[in-house]
Amino acid sequence: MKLYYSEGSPFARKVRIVLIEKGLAFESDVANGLRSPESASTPTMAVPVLEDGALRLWESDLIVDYLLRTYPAAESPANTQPPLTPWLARPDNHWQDMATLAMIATCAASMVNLRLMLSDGITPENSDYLARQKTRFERCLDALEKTVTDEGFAPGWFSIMDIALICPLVFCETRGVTAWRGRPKLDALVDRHQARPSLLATPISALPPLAPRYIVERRSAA
Ligand SMILES: N[C@@H](CCC(=O)N[C@@H](CS)C(=O)NCC(=O)O)C(=O)O
Repeated sequence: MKLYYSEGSPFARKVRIVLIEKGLAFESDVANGLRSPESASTPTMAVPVLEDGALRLWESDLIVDYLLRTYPAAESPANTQPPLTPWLARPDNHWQDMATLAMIATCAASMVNLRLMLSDGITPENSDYLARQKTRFERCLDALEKTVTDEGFAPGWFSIMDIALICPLVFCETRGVTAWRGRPKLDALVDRHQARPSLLATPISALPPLAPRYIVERRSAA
């Protein structure tokens, strides 16, 4: 298998964590990651992209679903507890888990938009659209704080929902996008798993603060 990704991508990190948790060998192609001919050759122009033989897949949750279904017996020798969930969503809680996963994806995309548009000088302070993205991010986190338990989104498991939220929140904090802490259960979820080998193996580096190329003045409705 070959995974195209950019080092910082929280969506790619989720896939990398699942590959490592399952002990599946894969070749990394970081050089051809973000904005490369490879990633641009998908209609979404985004990473991660997984190649497994002749199959080429993109969209991180779809890739994770593929890995869990195609390699159900694969298990990491590390035997870390709690174990990685065998499903994208629990069979007895399918629609609620899928809704949670979808909300996490929307929440993560809004946060990544905040980060990417900042490099063009567009911020929640000068863009109503970005202000809405920030509010969406925060409202999703408020809703997730009500959903999550003291043992994560699926007690007894290291779930895909856990991974899908931990990756963007760590990215958000490490890259200084916006403050998100102050929700005790989400704080605990993120902190609890930081020493897990698959997370330690996929660190997100801090980057220097962005220097906006230009500043867009906020348009006043008045
Ligand atoms: N829904 C996609 C989102 C992937 C995504 O947005 N990836 C970002 C990196 S974090 C990307 O490749 N962006 C390319 C660009 O903005 O040009 C997934 O879950 O895989």
